[in-house]
Parts: sequence; C-alpha cells; structure tokens
Amino acid sequence: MATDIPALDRRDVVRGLLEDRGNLLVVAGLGASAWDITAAGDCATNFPLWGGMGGAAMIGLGLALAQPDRRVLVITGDGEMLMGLGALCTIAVQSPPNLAVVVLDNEHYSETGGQETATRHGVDLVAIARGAGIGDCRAVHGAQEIGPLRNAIHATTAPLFAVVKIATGNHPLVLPPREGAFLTARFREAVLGPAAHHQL
Ligand SMILES: Cc1ncc(C[n+]2csc(CCOP(=O)(O)OP(=O)(O)O)c2C)c(N)n1
Ligand SMILES: [Mg+2]
Repeated sequence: MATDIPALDRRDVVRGLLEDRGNLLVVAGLGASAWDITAAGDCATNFPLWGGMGGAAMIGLGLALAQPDRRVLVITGDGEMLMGLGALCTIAVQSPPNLAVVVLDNEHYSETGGQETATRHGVDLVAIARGAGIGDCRAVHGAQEIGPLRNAIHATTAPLFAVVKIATGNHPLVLPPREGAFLTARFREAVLGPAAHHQL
C-alpha cells in the first residue's frame, strides 16, 4: 500500500457506508463486494452481481437515470472498475446527481487468487475519474473518513466517485441469493412496487 495508515477492513467500510441507508439502492460488483453488502444485511434494495465483470458502474448509471428520485450507490472492486473504465466518462457526461461509485481498492483480484491489479502498479483511479470529469472524487484512507463519505453519498448533487484503500485478505463468504432472475424480480418490485410485474 502506498500509505502508512493501516489499510481499512472491507467489511467495516461497507457496514459503515450502509448504516442508516434508508431507501438507498445498492449495486455491488461481483465477488467480494457482493459478499460485503450481503454481510451488512441482505435486502431487496441490494443488487449484487454474480457474474458479469466490468458493468457495475454502468448498471448504477442506468438505475440512477431511470430512478432520479432515488439515490444509487455502486460498491465494487478495483479489478472490476478497471475492466469498465469507460463508465467513468459516461457517468461524467450524463452527470446524474443521485449516483455514487465507491471502489474498494485492495490492489488485487482477490476473488481469483490475489493477482495484482494495475492500481498496485501506480494506476490512480481517482485521477482517472477526475480526468473523466467527475467533480467529486475522493481517495479515502482513514476510518474517520467513512462517516463523511456516507453523508456525502446521501447528499450528492452531482456524481461522486471514491476509492477506499482496503486491506488484502478474504473474509468468510456471505453469499446473497444465487438466482439472478430472483434478484432482478426482487429488486424491481422493491423499486417499482407491484407494478413491476406488469412491466416484464
Ligand atoms: C469477464 C470476467 N473476467 C474474469 C472474471 C473472474 N473474476 C471474478 S471476480 C474477479 C476479481 C475481481 O477483483 P476486484 O474487482 O478487485 O475484487 P476483489 O475480489 O479484489 O475485491 C475475477 C478476475 C469474471 N467473473 N469475468
Ligand atoms: Mg480488488
């Protein structure tokens, strides 16, 4: 890690970010981020991704545009974010006021055995997001910054992008429901109400 501050524990970070979440809609990138949001409490307004890699921020963007009255938080890994960097440009251009993207950066692809990602080699996702044109871009290293980040997520007037440096190492799996169709239907009903069933 590039800093002397002890790296944060991912479960503590996610639990902190999701405290008092109200009706926040949460999309999680595949793998460990999905286990983290589930460990913080599975619910119908969680949309954990199981397979597709590189699409979490774009799913969050679509959701934020389609649901302008709801707040949307994407929580994903550095590897997942690196696979879909173009999303940052589209988010900046579309500029939804209700979208926040938080990258849990352990500088590794932890889920598949701990291979190093580009952030391990100096690639700066905050600088990339800023260069894309996202106004509020943050690098988070300390536990004391999580509360303010959570508050900012609930008060955005333009897209927010944050990279939280986290420790390497895996936690016990806490798996969300496995069935993609179930997760989609559950999420749609939570967002749209019973009308969701007539729009499939
Ligand atoms: C297109 C594609 N390539 C590779 C994988 C395998 N894969 C699943 S999770 C993962 C690592 C994700 O790394 P990161 O986003 O940094 O999350 P971490 O586990 O480190 O929190 C990989 C490579 C996949 N599911 N899809
Ligand atoms: Mg990672």
